[in-house]
Amino acid sequence: MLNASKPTSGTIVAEPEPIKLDWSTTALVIIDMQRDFMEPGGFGETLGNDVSQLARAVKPIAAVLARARDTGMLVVHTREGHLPDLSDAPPAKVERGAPSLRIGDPGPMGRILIRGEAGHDIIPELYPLDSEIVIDKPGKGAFYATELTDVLEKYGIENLLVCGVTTEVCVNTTVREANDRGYRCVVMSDGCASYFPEFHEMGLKMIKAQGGIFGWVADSAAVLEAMKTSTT
Ligand code: C5J
Repeated sequence: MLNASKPTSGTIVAEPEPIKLDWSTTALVIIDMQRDFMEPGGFGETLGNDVSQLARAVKPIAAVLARARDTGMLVVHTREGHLPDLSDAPPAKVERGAPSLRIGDPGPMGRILIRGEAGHDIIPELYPLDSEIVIDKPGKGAFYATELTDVLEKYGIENLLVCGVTTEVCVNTTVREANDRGYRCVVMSDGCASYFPEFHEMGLKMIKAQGGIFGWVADSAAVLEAMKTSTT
């Protein structure tokens, strides 16, 4: 529930243009800030990636998460992962490429990308409160084969503040899915990261190009500023 002493709306200085949001119809959506992507020994590293590239997103997300909790905004965390019997993991995903370990193989943080394993969990710095929503998703997009649509409808959500990893994969896929469903998406530039800095830059450009074809982009400072000043 929104905190009555806090602003109920704010204008985020974003690209391609500022956007005014009502916080009661806005959710903070934090994509896949899981040990499997962020830490050595997880899914991200098995694919050959330098996981240290993602660490830069943690502090900006933590700052906005703290403000969102203070404001009473709906907070949604997502986790990519599969059932232990892999029944929700398409062979085309499991067999892809030549990773050092495949989805479901035992690794240093438990079975790779499997629900309930240590690697599947969210990093301690951004750990969900019991009151927050956690969406487990088998795919890259947070709407595919999940209850996210029902949750957002239940809370009357129209706008999404999106952050997490990785910019061009699960963040972009989720924003595109959300945009087609009619949600206004503001993507936090420094609250997203990629194993490939150039994909991060292009991923953000693709969202805000053509008048904001998929949404808006703003940094965490602009989001925090909007959340502290009321424009009602
Ligand atoms: C990937 C994700 N990169 N969360 N997942 O496979 O972006």
